[in-house]
Amino acid sequence: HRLTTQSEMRTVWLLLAVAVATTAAASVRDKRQADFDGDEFETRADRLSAQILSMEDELESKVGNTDDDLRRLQSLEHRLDKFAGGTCPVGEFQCGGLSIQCVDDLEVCDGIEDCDNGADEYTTTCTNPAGAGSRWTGAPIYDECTNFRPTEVTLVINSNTRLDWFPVRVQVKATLMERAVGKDSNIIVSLPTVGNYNYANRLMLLDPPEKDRLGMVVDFDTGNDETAYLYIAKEAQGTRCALFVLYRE
Ligand SMILES: [Ca+2]
Repeated sequence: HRLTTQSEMRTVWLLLAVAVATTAAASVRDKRQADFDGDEFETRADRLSAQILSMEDELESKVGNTDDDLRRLQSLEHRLDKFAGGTCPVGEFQCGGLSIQCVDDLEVCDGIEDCDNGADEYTTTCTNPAGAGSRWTGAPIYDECTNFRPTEVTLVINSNTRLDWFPVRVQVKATLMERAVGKDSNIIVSLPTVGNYNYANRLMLLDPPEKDRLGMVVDFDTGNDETAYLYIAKEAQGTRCALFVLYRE
């Protein structure tokens, strides 16, 4: 009988502990949610956004500003825009500046100014950061899906082709080299792939090079021309399941 009582007591204690832990977790979650949804956060994002916009306008009006500075500001603005939920629908390009104007992705870098400020045809917008011959190397931040689990990857851009009748995309041929450190050896695999670069969102999409149907999304909108984020994505659902931060070699 004593044993039963002890085990009953243990059950009660366990239940109590679970209840306390659940309540604590819920209150932490609620607090985080409240912090995130707060008006303060929104006001801060708005203020930041306004600051960036006026900086960009000021920079544009100054003679002798460098393309690098302008691109960094544009990228910052785009990232903040994405973070704050985006002011343009998916598939559209934000012209930037003080007036919020959106143009279709397919009008970016087609040789005709569609933004009032001409941002869709700026040299900074229409320069492909991943030129032919460029090499990008990096390590995983997380990897929940590759079979190989590489410790390092290198993306080599073999060629870029811009077709006259479809100048808004760059046709890309690339090779992904994956390295994994084994017990006694260094294993390297080399995977050729093809894809395209989109000037409007600064994303390069690469076809799955293997049977596992894992494609790649390379995000060059990092605010820094020397860095890119390589996401591995399941082709069918588009779910991103691995991230490598790449640096230009
Ligand atoms: Ca255009």
